[in-house]
Amino acid sequence: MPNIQNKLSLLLAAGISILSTLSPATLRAESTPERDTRMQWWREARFGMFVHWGLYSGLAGTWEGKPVGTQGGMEWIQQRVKADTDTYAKAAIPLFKPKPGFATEWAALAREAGCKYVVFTTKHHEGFALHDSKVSEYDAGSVLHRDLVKEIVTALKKEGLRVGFYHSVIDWHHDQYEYQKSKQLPHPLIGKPYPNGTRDHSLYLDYLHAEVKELATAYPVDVLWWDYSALDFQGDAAWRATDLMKLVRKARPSIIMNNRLYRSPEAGWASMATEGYLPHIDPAYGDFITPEQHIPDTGMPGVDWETCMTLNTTWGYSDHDHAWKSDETLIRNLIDIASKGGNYLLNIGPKGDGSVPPETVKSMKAIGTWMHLNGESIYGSTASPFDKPAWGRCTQKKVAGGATRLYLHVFDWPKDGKITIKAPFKPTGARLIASGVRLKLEKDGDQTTILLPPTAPDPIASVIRLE
Ligand code: FHN
Repeated sequence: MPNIQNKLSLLLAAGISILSTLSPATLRAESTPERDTRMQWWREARFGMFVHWGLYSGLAGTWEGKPVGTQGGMEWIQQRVKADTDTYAKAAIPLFKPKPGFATEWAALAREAGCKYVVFTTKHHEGFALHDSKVSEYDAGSVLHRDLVKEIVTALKKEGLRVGFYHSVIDWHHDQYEYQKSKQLPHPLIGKPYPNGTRDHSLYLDYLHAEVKELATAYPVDVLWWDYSALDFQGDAAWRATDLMKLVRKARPSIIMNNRLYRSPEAGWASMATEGYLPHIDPAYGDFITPEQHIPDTGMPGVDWETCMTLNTTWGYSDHDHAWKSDETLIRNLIDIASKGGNYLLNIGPKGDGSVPPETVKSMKAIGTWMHLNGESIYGSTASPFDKPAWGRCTQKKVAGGATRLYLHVFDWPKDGKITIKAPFKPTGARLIASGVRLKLEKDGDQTTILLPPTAPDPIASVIRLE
């Protein structure tokens, strides 16, 4: 087994052995009343829209007239072409021209798709801030004389959406960011000496904290989506994480934050690999775990988690990435995640003028059409009471009066016209929720058989409500 895999498996083993020494109470996200209150809207939301938009969006995966690639994150284009920040800014800024009203289009699309919250990049690794910052000249205020964060927040609030800020602690622009401190975090100049002589990372942290304080105090933000740490560079040593989270909570006591200021078993991470997530999180390190580009096979019982995913293979817009996921994949991912008790944060990558690619509009509207008919089976739902059935997925929901409802999402319509389950309660009725058509039940002991019409009402997922 190659050396790196040896190291990762040792790390994973070490991570899990550390976990076994910590008491479950320490490990599991404590369900304190304050925490449950803060998390309630987010747990009920189940579905959010992620937006990656910055200077990289105008470059669109092209550098010096040539495509940089057709796969992978083009928000990393500066890193992929190893451009220093001045060369990068010179090429990218002229192509970043947000059109009037772009944010209204995003908000309307999120609402139409059935999203309840939108998390957008206030600053990605490139270091360019989308608000009008007093502590940076590399920002929309100085370069475009606009506060793009304000434009976006205003549009989202008008559509009744909750607001999240994705903020990168990694910074490829700031001249005091000591990229040599980590062998695992990306930087375009990795392996090269600091171009401006010695650097003082604490000066970068003063800037990072000041800019986050601007964002947390000036805008009504509900989620702070940090990104990201490495096993060799995380927490207080890398970001003064305790103070950073404290300043945000002071400004916004009900805010929700992810776990990415840290990378440790206590924070729910066991490796740098995407599957290195653990079903544990101590709330001191964040409120939810963030599996990226994958859905945990059996969910993460006992902790709050959110899978973030792209529509193709890049977070930031690319002219060259046409690997769009099908509507079936997107809708079934949403159902699969909800059936395991998680949230789905689905990413869009607008172009340099803020416009949304037509393929993205089509996908988000297709999800919205399904959610318009079936959203009650997703919003406010919790994980299935039983393992995933062969025919699809299941969610459940407590309703007024304390009764439970089961929602059966049928992907593969049974040829014999029957679905038999062992419901955790005595069902009295079943209905196709899109049409309202009642279905007959046959009982045999604790087994309930639902008699189905010959054809599936929805080719992607037909939902039956069992009461
Ligand atoms: O490096 C980033 C990447 O560009 C993107 O923002 C994702 C989204 O979660 N986060 C980091 C990779 O884990």
